[in-house]
Amino acid sequence: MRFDVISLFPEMVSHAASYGVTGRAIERGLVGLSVWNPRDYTLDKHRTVDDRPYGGGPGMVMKCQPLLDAVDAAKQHNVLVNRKVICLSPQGRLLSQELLLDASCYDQLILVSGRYEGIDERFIQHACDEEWSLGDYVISGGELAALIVIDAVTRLIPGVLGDDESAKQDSHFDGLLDCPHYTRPEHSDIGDVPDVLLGGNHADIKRWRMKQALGRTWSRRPDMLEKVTLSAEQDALLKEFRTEVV
Ligand code: 4HQ
Repeated sequence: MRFDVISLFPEMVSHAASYGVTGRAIERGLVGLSVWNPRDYTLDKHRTVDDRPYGGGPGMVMKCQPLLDAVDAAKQHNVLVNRKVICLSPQGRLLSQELLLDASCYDQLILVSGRYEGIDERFIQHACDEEWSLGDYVISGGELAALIVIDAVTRLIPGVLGDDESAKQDSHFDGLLDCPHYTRPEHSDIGDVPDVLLGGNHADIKRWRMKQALGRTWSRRPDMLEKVTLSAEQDALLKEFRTEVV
């Protein structure tokens, strides 16, 4: 997988991506990352990337030409055909694990991170295949959104995560929230580890974890529960949880 990010703050993206799982995946050559600064593709002596909005109003709008040339540079640098150009904006499709799983099948994702009030709509219509949104809130620039896409997609690439980490990821794929986790010490002034986890009965532990996952999804994210069909055992475990909690 190749990521090419179009950004006025290239170091923000390359630096943040150099940590942890993404940093290791880049070092190991499992993913490639380049950042293209539209300012390097300006043609005037002031290197202008933005201009005042037609129709008036506050803020500035990113100009088409530097962005178009930056995207072209990213395309020419790599002649991968199986690619998508994605603009990050609140007007886009809501990001989900499913959307990111689809995205992980491409050879190249070109992620356009805007700043200021936004980007000239003609660039979005002409050069972008899709618009994606983190959610219904406003951030100051698309870089953090692009980094989230890079992080979440990188985790889905075979060989990036170890077996332990990959297995853990399954918990989001069954459409439920995760169960609680505990580590040493067994007892402390802020609470004790649930007995079942200390007992070593693996069937009991598995049932307890499923019950917690179901219960937490039911109380915190009922919208997620509506999208899954529970097995008879899961149904029984959730009923148990609900009778214990009330
Ligand atoms: N942006 N999900 C970039 C966002 C956003 C979001 C606001 C994108 C500012 C210039 N991006 N513009 N939500 O709030 O992706």
